[in-house]
Amino acid sequence: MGKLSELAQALMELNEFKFLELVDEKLKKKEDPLEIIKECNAGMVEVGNLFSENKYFISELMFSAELFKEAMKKLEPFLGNSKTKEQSGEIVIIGTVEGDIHDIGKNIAANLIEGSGYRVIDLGVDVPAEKFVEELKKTGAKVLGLSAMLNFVFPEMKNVVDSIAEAGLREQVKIIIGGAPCNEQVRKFCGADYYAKDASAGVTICQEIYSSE
Ligand code: B12
Repeated sequence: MGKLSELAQALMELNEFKFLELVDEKLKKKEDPLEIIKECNAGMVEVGNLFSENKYFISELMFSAELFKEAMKKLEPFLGNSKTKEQSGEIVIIGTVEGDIHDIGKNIAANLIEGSGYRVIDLGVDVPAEKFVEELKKTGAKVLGLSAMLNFVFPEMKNVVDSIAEAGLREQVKIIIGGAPCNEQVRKFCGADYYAKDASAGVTICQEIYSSE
């Protein structure tokens, strides 16, 4: 394990008071909220590792998620919010695929994309393929973001891409995948168009897609 920042360490140790105080301090010092999120991410990875090593259990995973969500409440107002593109109808649909209920990363991506001016339709977690298809039909959105945190839902991500193709909508939409275990190989396996390594990469990809029209 590389050297963790104080903030990441506090989150890893589930030290609620210290963690939230450090977030407040960093915001007061006008540190970049995206950098703060990155540090939190590093802490969450360590929580995941402790869980893999059977040193933490589901209750600790859940508590770490609560802490992250508390921090996000503080960070959200600083993530920028220009609603200019909302009227122009540039829509991004996003959701965590069926079988997976992790939503922290998906929510951050949704927030950042919305903050960059797109209209985000967040379908939530454990979203069946049909729901994505239905929403794409209804809105005509040109971008779909799929989130997955579990290796065993990769086939489900592929199923979403295949269902979109079967519904005749594959030409209409560019599909981005994201979530910690995803990579280029997973993207190829699913037949998606882009892999976003983090939420800001997701924003850049949305901009690429919508500006290349
Ligand atoms: C918190 C947590 C939980 C919480 C989730 C709470 C919640 N509301 O999300 C709870 C307790 C519910 C949970 C449950 C489980 N979990 Co869990 N969990 C985690 C943990 C510790 C942190 C995840 C997290 O929030 N990270 C922080 C966020 C910010 O990072 P992120 O999601 O990667 O998102 C960033 C990018 O990836 C990107 N991104 C994400 N999605 C998208 C989408 C798009 C479109 C874009 C553009 C970008 C993008 O943007 C974010 C910011 O940059 C991870 C550990 C880890 N290493 O990640 C394990 C982990 C993911 N969980 C794991 C497991 C095994 C489980 C359970 C199966 C445990 C069990 N036995 O029951 C269950 C599964 C439940 C289910 N069906 O989904 C494993 C998965 C192993 C694998 N790869 O298959 C991990 C890796 C832990 C481990 N090391 O074993 N978990």
